[in-house]
Amino acid sequence: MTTIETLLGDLAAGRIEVIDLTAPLSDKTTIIQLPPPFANTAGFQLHEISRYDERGPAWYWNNISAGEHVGTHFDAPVHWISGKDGYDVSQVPPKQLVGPVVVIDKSAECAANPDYLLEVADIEAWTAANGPLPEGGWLLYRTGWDARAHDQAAFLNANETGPHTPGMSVACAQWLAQQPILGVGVETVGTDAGAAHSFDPPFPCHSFLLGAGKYGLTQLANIAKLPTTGAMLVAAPLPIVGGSGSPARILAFVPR
Ligand code: 23J
Ligand code: MN
Repeated sequence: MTTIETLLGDLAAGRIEVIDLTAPLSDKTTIIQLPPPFANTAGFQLHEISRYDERGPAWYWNNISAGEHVGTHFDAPVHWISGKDGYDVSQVPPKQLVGPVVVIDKSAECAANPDYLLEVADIEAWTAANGPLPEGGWLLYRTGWDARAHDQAAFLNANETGPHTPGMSVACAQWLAQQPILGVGVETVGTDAGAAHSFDPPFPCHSFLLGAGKYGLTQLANIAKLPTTGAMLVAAPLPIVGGSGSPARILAFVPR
């Protein structure tokens, strides 16, 4: 048996389950809202070309329009000024689109404090219990925020002082950028905290991780269905030439 035959047998027999970490993509999909004076992204839209009618009697198809950073999506290094000489989304090596994945769960902390920031000490406590972060793999940050994804107001959780959603501290972003991981994935609308526009530097996860050639995954669903360690992740962004990111289908392979 080849390893592929073994894998396919395990998939067919349910010994490996495929979990979809992707949120549905529609005109209802929540998009990030940056404060003035910054420009904002467009949401996702379908534009019907024909639907079994005079415009095309036997076929249905649409044009689509969307920002690169809409819904469940991949952040490439060139998204940030610190990574401007790094890969665009079409240049990410295919081998890096498949890798190990681990989960750090701070959903209880984030339920108590929507501005919760992941700290280096949290990750050191995690590695003491679970072993090292996966080389060439993803660290997914569970916050419980996916439960709010259907409700734009709850998901963005903004008031007069701006959005209040969990993220990571400046020190944690700087530290993670030096680890041998591929990148970080989150359940929130961006990899940075809602309040991260006011941090020094602003948006430290974007700044340090993309600056170090690492990647981001945003608006993930179903992280709660993954084990802490031992799963595999497939991240499939579109190869938009020159693109800073792309909506992506994100799948996890989980042993059962
Ligand atoms: C642009 C500016 C700030 C942020 C973002 C985009 C994202 O979160 C994103 O989708 O990359 S925080
Ligand atoms: Mn993004």
